[in-house]
Amino acid sequence: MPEPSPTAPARSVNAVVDDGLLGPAGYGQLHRWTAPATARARAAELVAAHRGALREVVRNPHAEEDWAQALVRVPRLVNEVQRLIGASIAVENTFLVVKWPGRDFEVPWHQDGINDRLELDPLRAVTAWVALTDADLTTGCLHVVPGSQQGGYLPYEREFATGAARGRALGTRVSPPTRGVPVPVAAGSGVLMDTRLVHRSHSNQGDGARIGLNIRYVAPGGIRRRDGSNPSLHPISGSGW
Ligand SMILES: O=C(O)CCC(=O)C(=O)O
Repeated sequence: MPEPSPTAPARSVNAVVDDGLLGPAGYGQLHRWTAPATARARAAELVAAHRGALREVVRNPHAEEDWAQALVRVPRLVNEVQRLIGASIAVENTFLVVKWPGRDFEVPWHQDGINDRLELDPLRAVTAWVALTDADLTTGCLHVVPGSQQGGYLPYEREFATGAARGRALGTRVSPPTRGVPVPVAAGSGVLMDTRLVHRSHSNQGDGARIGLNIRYVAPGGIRRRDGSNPSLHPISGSGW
């Protein structure tokens, strides 16, 4: 994450709202939330656990699995999130993706902060995508559309049933069409994204599994409910929950 220069002029309130918490690009690197070897060791355990069934997706592992409960509380990650959205943070959702080599697993263009149940306030919520293995052009890293958060939340459509384990994604259309910008990330590092940033990922053409965990963090008041259901929040720090 670039540090603001002490001589840089302050951004106007409008720019802060339009650009969001991560500046004009809408995303930033999360350098080394853990050591690469530690991340790869965790990935090896996940591969061993899920290789038999070739499981591709685990929903909300932070609600049940010790390793994920610990991961969403890693100090380096929590500090970065708190720097962006304040001292009180909770996890609203996690989504583990295992891309097995050579298997078709495309994630279409989408935004993380909106679905049928809720809309996240982009100034009181942030996505952290953390890599447990190296993610690059070959293995299926994220691709983002820089600045797309400035367009706000876009209409989305639930894709046709494809039988994909990840379920039917809430895809959004990118106009004009673009290939986006690849964001390669080494194991143990990650990406912080505005909840409105449009992103996707391609299938893994490499030799080993590509594993990443998407974490949505919110601050108090950061969720607008759209269907009346109560979000399930796991407080990490602070009060107001
Ligand atoms: O891990 C991936 O490749 C994509 C995950 C993602 O975009 C998400 O969970 O929102």
